[in-house]
Amino acid sequence: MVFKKSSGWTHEEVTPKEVYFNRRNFLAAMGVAGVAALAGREAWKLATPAAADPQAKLPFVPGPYSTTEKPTPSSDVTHYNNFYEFGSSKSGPSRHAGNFVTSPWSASVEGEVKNPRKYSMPEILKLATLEERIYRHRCVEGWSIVVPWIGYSLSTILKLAEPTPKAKFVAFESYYSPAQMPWAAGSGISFPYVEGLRLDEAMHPLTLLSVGMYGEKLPNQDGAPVRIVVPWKYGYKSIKSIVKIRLVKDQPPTTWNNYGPSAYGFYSNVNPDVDTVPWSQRYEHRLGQGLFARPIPTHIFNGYGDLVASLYKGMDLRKYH
Ligand SMILES: Nc1nc2c(c(=O)[nH]1)N[C@H]1C(S)=C(S)[C@@H](COP(=O)(O)O)O[C@H]1N2
Ligand SMILES: [Mo]
Repeated sequence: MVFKKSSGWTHEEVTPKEVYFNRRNFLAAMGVAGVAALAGREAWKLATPAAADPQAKLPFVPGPYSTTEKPTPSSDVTHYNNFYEFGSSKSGPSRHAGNFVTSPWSASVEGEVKNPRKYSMPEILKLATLEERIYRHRCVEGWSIVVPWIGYSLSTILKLAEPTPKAKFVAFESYYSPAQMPWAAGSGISFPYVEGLRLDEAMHPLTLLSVGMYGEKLPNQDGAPVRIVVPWKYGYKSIKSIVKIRLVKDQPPTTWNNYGPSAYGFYSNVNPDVDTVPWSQRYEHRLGQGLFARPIPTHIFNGYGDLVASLYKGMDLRKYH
């Protein structure tokens, strides 16, 4: 896997191959169960001899909920993006995000919590064992991808903050710098990019705090250095390059809902039965399969209904789209 210069580093530049493969062999020999049996902190130490080295390739263990579908080639996932801070075309982010400064970085967890805190990126990387989770991810525009993300459940960091009883929603905010992101101004939406989830959606173990993909740190255009991935919702809920996680009482404003509330609801659960003007949501095109590949049917909750449908019991999914 080669991510040109976009993420600022490649594995080959920084870690001798033997070291990396030995580490993997060690994990394989130990088995996932063995790793999981260790306390979180100990597992991290064993799994990551180079944990203090910010340049190191990300270590990970296989995580839960992975699809057996074949991952989309990484070159497709990293060259067909939505990241309006770097322009509204699909090729803009990969062309423009190369110089985006993502280190040092920190993200705060604040609002209705007992323990508000600002975490540095090295701290975020050390909060839990990193897992690889192969998720389907579908954009409202009709394309979909299968990505081996690396991260851990967002609930890890939310639990550490100890939400107060008043916390009902989680509001996320992306980094924004007009100087670093001059393409944002002409893109048609307002910045900083903001998103939100109901607290139970944010606490759901499927909701991922992602720091990498395809075995490496996130490339800039995919939301470096830390983003959210919510696989049962349309792509725009999966906010990139986050700097703030705020627990709040009321449903927070979200970028695309502000832009067009009839098309973009707050919930934005993938639903083939509810069209999102101007797009039908019945079918999707998998990136990397070629323009002439047959579109594949889109499933309710993007196929994750067995895990998440209970969150919406009794709700009219057409009204709360
Ligand atoms: N900060 C920020 N996050 C964002 C966006 C954006 O423009 N800015 N676009 C969203 C949309 S519309 C989609 S489909 C996904 C795309 O993620 P990907 O480029 O990693 O596939 O990112 C989402 N997160
Ligand atoms: Mo999207």
